Amino acid sequence: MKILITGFDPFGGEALNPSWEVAQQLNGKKVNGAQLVAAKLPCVFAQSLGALAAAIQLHQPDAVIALGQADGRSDFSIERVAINVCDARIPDNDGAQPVDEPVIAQGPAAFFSTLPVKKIASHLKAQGIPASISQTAGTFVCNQVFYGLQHLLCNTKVLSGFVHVPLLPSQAAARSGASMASMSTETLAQALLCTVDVLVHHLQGDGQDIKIGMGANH
Ligand code: PCA
Repeated sequence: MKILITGFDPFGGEALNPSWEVAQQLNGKKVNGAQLVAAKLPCVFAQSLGALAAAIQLHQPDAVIALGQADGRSDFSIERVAINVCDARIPDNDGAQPVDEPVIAQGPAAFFSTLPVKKIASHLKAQGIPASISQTAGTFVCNQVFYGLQHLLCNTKVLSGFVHVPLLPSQAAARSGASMASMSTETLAQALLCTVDVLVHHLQGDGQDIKIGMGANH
């Protein structure tokens, strides 16, 4: 079994991106019989989906976990849904700032994650790692990659989804107030390994997610 983990280049003036810091740390590791491979995606609307498709083509994974940085989020934030819109709050790393453009012309409004999001969140919480289900991946490059990923794999057996991770402590130290939320690379790596563990069991089991309430007001 092979699991592809993607992370992003730094963006928005940051020197690093926690999503890639943790993805590259796990590259090449074997967990419970699952081979982990990592790929870095550019934070560029015009390039991210091509790089994602190339990594999937190269590695032929059984599951894909795409990661991205989310300023101000305080936990391992498992995304439920990707929407077919790009509405960039800031320019991407190439200076592009699309407004109200579809990710895929004529595509459906949204795709759900095919990862067992509730199993993952509850397992992480049971391990003492802050985690939750998020109802929005935003409208920047992360949502674009999430939507493109689900669109690419929607008629396959490959499971896929997206997780937003907090800033690293070194990044958060430069912020103030609620946007100082952070998670260490050690905890991020532990969270990802737990996620892989859940996925391995899920792929070997009945493939059903659990039904427990984890709804939110936003
Ligand atoms: N986070 C951005 C794009 C790249 C990343 O790591 C986002 O949330 O869209």
